[in-house]
Amino acid sequence: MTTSMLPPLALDDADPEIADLVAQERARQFYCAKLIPSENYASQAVLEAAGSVLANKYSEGYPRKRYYEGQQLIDPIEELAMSRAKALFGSDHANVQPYSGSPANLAVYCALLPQGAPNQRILALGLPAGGHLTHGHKVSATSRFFEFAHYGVDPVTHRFDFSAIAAQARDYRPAVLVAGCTAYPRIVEFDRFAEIAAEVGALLVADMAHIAGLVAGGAHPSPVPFAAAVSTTTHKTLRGPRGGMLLCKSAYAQAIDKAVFPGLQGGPHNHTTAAVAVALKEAAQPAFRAYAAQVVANARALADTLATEGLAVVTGGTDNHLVLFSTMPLGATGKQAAKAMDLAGLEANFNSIPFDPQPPMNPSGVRVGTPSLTSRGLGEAHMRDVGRWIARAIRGKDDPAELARIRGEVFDLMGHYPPPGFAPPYPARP
Ligand code: DSN
Repeated sequence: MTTSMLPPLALDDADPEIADLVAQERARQFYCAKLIPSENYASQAVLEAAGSVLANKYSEGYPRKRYYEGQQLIDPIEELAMSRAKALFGSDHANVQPYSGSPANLAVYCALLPQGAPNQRILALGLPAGGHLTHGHKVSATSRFFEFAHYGVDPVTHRFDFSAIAAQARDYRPAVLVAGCTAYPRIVEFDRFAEIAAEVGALLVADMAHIAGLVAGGAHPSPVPFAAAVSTTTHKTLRGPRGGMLLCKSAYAQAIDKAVFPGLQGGPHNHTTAAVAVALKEAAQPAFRAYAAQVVANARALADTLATEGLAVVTGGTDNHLVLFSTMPLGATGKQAAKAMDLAGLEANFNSIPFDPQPPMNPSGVRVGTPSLTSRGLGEAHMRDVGRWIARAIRGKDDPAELARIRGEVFDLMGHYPPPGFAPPYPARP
């Protein structure tokens, strides 16, 4: 062995500091109740593919048209991912190379609104109403390159008001209408968005990042028949690795591919592509349909309990995987509530609610979701416990002993439901 060769050390021996932090995070993910709706637990198979030697390979280009040699095994991997994506979602074309959801969204806009096109206007859901930064928020690069206007939700129902959106679209005349959200607890009626887009001559883009797993599992209507292009991440309800994906109609396939590479990205992350392929295979199994249905049933049980506990649930409930609620009725801002919940082993994020009088860094609400706990096998009765724990944690935000008691109860339950991807030996309780 020459001195330049690295000895084949496991992480524990090669870098004990990082190994220790990873081990601690593994224990944290095992014992805490992960309620962030955009997170999940990927399976052992997905994690293996994501941690494989495929990470060592460069593959700029697309299958059979690469700028590097040695693609004999990478091409079939990417082709498998593409064909599984097309089959699962029923799309004409799939691009599995976006590094994640944000670059995927920028790629869609670049593809559908080429430089020099006279109309560069996009109409999307505003961030305060549950949109995403890449839907043209002023701090997002998307707003540097395109002109955005934003629709909101109805001030009373906090749901989409399609006549208001249609009126805004008639007035604004966007070239692209975006339907997609990160904090909207109801069905997104892609058919209604498509009608509005058709009426004003816009292309419909759907961002289904949050709900891709529900769509795959038949628990939410699919945007694919209605949208010119659909963007998604692969790690939320879809339960794959951290990554992104674009689906589109054949007419836009070439533009989408060019926008991703060479437009915005270099070499695809082949280890992620393989892990996406594995996740797509898993999502095509009958068990995944049951999972998607249970995610929604669990979210409904959680929403009901939170409302019973006196929290103000936005829209009064949920049709999907998430619940957005104001914590103010229990005397806490969303940030105070989320911090207290975290100390109690209940991991969520503070979030603005529609028409929030509070500032974004200390809003009125908290957003929770059920994808991760459902992946661990928890059902509706457990969600009622979780809802009660959340309310207790918020009420007890200034009582460290109460937060420690709740944490003990949460850890007890989680200890009985190992997450996917966590092979024994299980971590010791932190
Ligand atoms: N950051 C994600 C979320 O938490 O909703 C969206 O990309």
